[in-house]
Amino acid sequence: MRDAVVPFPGARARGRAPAKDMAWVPGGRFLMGSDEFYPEERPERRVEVDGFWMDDHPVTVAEFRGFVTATGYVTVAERPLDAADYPDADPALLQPGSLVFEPTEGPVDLRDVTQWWRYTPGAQWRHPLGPGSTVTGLDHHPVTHVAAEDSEAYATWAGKQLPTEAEWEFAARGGLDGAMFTWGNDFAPGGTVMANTWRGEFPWQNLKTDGWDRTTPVKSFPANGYHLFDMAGNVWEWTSDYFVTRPAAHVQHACCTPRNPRVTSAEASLVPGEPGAHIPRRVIKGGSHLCAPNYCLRYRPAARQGEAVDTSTSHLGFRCIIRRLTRATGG
Ligand SMILES: [Ca+2]
Ligand SMILES: [Ca+2]
Ligand SMILES: [Cu+2]
Repeated sequence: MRDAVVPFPGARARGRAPAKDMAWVPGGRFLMGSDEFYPEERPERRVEVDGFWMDDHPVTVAEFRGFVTATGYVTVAERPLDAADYPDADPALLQPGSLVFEPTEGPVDLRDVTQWWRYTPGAQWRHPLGPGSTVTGLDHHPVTHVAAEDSEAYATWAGKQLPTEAEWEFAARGGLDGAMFTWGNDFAPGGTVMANTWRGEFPWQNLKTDGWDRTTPVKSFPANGYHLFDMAGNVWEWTSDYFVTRPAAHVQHACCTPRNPRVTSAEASLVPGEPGAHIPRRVIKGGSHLCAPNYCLRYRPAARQGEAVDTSTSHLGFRCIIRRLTRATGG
């Protein structure tokens, strides 16, 4: 019988949250991965993590604007491209920009993602659908069009870090060990919409039964057991781990339960022979508003995907954690 994770003794939060809108995620031992869905999630295995504080929502447009205003930071999507880095690219597209989702007119072959992803010059966090679009009214939506290094830069500025994949997944499970979703095993308990996912046939029929066709304001749906919002759907979220299809094979110490296992080798994430093979990939978690049962059942805590570190999109954001509070105390 699997029900709750095993928390470590003394895993309770000590003191108040170190920053606004952070929730305590107690450390513990849990079942990571799943044997029931996609191969890259296998095998289901025991993993431990220590407790940490986590942003209770993905970083919003307003929060990211605060960072940019304070620092003058320029995101990857805004920077000029070096043709040498993209030998296969159409020169006309070698302008700063980002990937924007565009629905198709009707059903399409789901193997070809270029039918709904457009590299859009001028798309960036302030112009999420490209030049002419704005973030007016989107202050409390997750920021999008952020590459891995943009997330790291924000985290460093905020005095935080990106979670590892194990930390992210432990947090997403909210204390429910081995459950399919962050809230349990029933996709819509009592008919309640629990997350912003794609309703209808992807990528053309967006029924919006959850009220929105793209991102939603953070905290629009119920929190999980650790008071974290949007751990399923809305936007994918960056982690600090590099992506390999068999992460368990990268963990040593076969003798005991791995503690916060990480994949720190960028090289391990390269796929020789594929376009962009020289660009490392990181793990992203949680799925997005574009995940649909007919295409991508990834609004589950075990789900994972590799994303090139320099890629930014209209469905990918991040949130941060604080592992421990190093505050000088008088005892
Ligand atoms: Ca939706
Ligand atoms: Ca999310
Ligand atoms: Cu998906």
